[in-house]
Amino acid sequence: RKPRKSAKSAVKSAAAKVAAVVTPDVPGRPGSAPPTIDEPTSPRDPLPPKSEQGTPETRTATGAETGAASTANGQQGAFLTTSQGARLRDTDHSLKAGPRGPTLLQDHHLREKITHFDHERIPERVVHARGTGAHGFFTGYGTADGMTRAGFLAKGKETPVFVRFSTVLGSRGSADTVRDTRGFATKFYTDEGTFDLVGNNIPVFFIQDAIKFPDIIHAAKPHPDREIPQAQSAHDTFWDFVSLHTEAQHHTMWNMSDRGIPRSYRTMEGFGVHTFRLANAAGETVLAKFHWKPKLGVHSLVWEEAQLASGIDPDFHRRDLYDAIEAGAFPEWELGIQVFPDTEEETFDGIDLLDPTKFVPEELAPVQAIGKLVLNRTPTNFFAETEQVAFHVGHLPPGIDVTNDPLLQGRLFSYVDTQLTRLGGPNFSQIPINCPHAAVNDMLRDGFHQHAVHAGAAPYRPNSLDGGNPFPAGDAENAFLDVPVRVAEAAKVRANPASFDDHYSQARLFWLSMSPVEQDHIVAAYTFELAKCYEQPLKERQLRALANIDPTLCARVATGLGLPAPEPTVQLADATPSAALSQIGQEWPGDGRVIGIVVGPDADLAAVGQVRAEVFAAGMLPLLIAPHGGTVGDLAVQRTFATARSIEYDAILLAAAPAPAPDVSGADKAATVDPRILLLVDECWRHAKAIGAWDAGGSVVEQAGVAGTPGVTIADSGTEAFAAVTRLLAAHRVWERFPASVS
Ligand code: HDD
Repeated sequence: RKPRKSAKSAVKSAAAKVAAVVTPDVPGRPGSAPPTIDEPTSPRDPLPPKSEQGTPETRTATGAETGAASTANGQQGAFLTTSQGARLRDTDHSLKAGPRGPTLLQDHHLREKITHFDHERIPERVVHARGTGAHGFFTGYGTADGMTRAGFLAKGKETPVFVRFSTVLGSRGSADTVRDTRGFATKFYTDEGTFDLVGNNIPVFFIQDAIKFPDIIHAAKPHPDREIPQAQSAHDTFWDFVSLHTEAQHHTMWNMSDRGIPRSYRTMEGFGVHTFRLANAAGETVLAKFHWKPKLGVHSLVWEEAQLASGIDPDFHRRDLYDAIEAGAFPEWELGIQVFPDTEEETFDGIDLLDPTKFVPEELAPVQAIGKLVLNRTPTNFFAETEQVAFHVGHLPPGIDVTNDPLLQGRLFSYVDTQLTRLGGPNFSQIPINCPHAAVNDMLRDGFHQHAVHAGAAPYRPNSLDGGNPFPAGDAENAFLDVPVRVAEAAKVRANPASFDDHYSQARLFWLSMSPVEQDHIVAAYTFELAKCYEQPLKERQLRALANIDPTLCARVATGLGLPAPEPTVQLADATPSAALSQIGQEWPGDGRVIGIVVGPDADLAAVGQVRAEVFAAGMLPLLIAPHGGTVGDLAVQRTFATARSIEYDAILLAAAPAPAPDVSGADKAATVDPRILLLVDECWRHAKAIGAWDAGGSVVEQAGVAGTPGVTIADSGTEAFAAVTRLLAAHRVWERFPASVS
């Protein structure tokens, strides 16, 4: 991997700054003066538009030239204009009757500027309001060819994609690291029409029927009277709902596990959740569930980190994704499918494939890799791309079809409907980020924000006026096929199949599949969340649900709440644990991991420089932490003692024992180590992160009282300390630091 070398804005991400420091041929070398950002006095030539700023040729039925390219490239041109293109002389002073007089109504520029500003905000998404996105590409492996005719899965076929990750509950400005489900929505701009895989990082959902979606969201969002808490499930209405609608218990168990607080969007699995129907060229079908498998493994924060990050860096996941991509550590996932025979029962090994609160353990149906996703480009404009992107579960290419899952069926309605309000009308597919890359030739006309200038007199068919166009396509022209699935003869009912009544067996399976540390985290999460509730009866009701999942889990949570543990009211399921569900026990690459290097003026800076280069060469991001900003010797500083906290680093290296800063209030002046660094070491230790030290760094570890404990290495050199930390990072955390489970 290589960091980007283009002359980007002087205000760069920390990671990109690091790249500049350790890569010899990048401007901004160590020791050189930082670039100045003086106010330019003369216009420069317009910059060429980036690819997503152009307007795809296929965006209208007619291919009409709309002139969008010139306005989309706004602010790159030399001279300021009105929205109508008239050049302006002044944008800082309103037109007044004399310098001290009243402002004149005739000032069109003033009114245009303020009116546009007044309407800059659009409604945030009713769910998944907080998110971040990135561009990339998908490459098919060809392994799904026999199962689906979807062309983007063919071997070696490359398809551009845009992915938006999100939390579910919080508002647009809420913190990233709250305990919540994460959205993982992918737009594949395939040659055969856009495919949106609108999934989550949890393979099951709260509810079984879309008709309950407004109810679960009303319960989970802030209370309607005080509008608190923000972006949290730790409140009464949420637990009221999930304890009454016990179908939600399985999804809630995943939320209370470490999956509810991912380390990074780069270390999350993704799931299409529903079962889809794949059809090959011969019309043969199979049922399938989609999975995204991250190359870096599935990793999470610990709860204290997540809470601290909400205050210290509420944009933690957004920044992480952006920095990784800008530094060239492109995140990757493999797309996989679990495949099931398309039988009339639509079950597999007794699991109802239409029930979105159930998943199929990988041990029963292995995930077969069918392609690879790489995210390699950050958006040019957040609003235009990440905010305006509109996904829809009904955007399917030929070869992928829906099933009768009642949750999916309701979603098919909701995703266009919501855009009518959010994006202001039915023409949102003409917004550049939503434009299909396949040729569009529809008969949809007019409406708010129509950008196409459609030619022709006959947007209907058949017609004799426009030469008969457009004609329906058939198999030979790769038309979308609604698979003619037989619908069993049945009465119209408002009811679920009987198999949907099992609400506990898979929650139990998940619990039993966890390692002791992961079980401890689950117990702590339930205890924390329920302790935040005010109403005793709903805590008791939730404990009754937990008893039906696992009596030990229930007893441990009950102890934490100071309540008696109830007896189960159902026969406990006979569950076989699934090893694939645990996040612990494997080794993963360290790409893009963040290593903090603590350094003081007394450190051997040549050795520090070498370690930093080694960290970067290993594909990780070194961030130098020093008593002050600027430089230490020749080395650029990325974090100071005032800004460094454990949450940002996957591991730390200590190269020196910096003395306390004179202005640290309350500091023990007799101490030889700055108390903020002792706090950093203490937090890293509590968060089970690898710690490496050499030279005077060893005395920091000693003073912090963690020398000789698991995952703390005092080495003879920086190289050795980094090697030890790298070995430990492969397992993500030093798991043995967590106190032994009491269960
Ligand atoms: Fe949904 C957004 C995922 C059930 C209604 N949903 C939305 C997003 C994701 C999901 C990732 C954000 C897309 C983006 O980044 O723009 N939703 C899911 C999953 C579900 C699910 C995995 C169950 C398996 N959703 C679901 C139901 C309904 C909705 C049952 C309604 C009946 N979802 C919406 C919505 C949103 C949305 C209101 C809000 C903004 C948007 O669509 O564009 O239509």
